[in-house]
Amino acid sequence: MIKAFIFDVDGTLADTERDGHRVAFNQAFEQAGLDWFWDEDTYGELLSVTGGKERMKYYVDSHNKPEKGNPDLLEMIIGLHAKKTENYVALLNNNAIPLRPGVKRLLESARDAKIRLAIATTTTPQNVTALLENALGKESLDWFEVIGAGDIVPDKKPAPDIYDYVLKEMDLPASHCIAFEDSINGYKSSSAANLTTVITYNGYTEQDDFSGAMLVLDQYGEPDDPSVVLEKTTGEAYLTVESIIKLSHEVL
Ligand code: XBP
Ligand code: MG
Repeated sequence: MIKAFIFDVDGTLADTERDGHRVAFNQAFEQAGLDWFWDEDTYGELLSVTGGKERMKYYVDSHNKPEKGNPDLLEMIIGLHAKKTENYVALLNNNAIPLRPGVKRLLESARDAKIRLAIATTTTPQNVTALLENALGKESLDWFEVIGAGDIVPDKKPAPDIYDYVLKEMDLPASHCIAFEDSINGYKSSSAANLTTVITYNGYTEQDDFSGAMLVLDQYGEPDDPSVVLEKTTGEAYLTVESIIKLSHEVL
């Protein structure tokens, strides 16, 4: 019955937000001579808005920056975002951010089990490529049948658009797929696309309300590095393809 796994990227495959995206944004602000700076707490608050360009616009408005209402603001944000993407890719190329525990193992066993793989993310396509190439090798890009990313759909998460796009491209109904997310905006997006969802939360998202998710864990885990399960349980120390499929039969 389950034919495909669809993965979010930021926060799910790797902890990219605090030490990746946040740092790249701050570098872009400094390069542009702006006094903007996003500390870890401020960034946690700004994560309520997905998409880097949208996040910058929200920051200017909500923090009453002098650029608010400037007719050239959109153009300025587009320039800053291009620089931020360059910084982020360079950061990953110089110092790859590792995948979260169990991600590589789960992807490999899904491939062995002939489960189709895809990505549904709000992040820019170059960021996905840089993460996968550095963490898993160039060939890993071919593991994913569809990489749905960035501005390819009109509305970013929490809208269902990116998941709907991926399902359409794969020609699969939501009932044959499982989504993997880490945040409330991601969970709202996958749920709105009618997908059963496995959540691995992180420092920025552990307080989010994931009620109704099939499974909520701190990480997929490894035999020697078990998961802490918050909601529902597979009865196993670490997450496997078999346990995901077994659990999905119980809830679907
Ligand atoms: C990820 C995001 C992205 C990144 C920045 O959300 O919100 O906006 O923080 O990426 P998700 P860009 O994990 O739900 O996909 O700057 O490339 O937009
Ligand atoms: Mg995410």
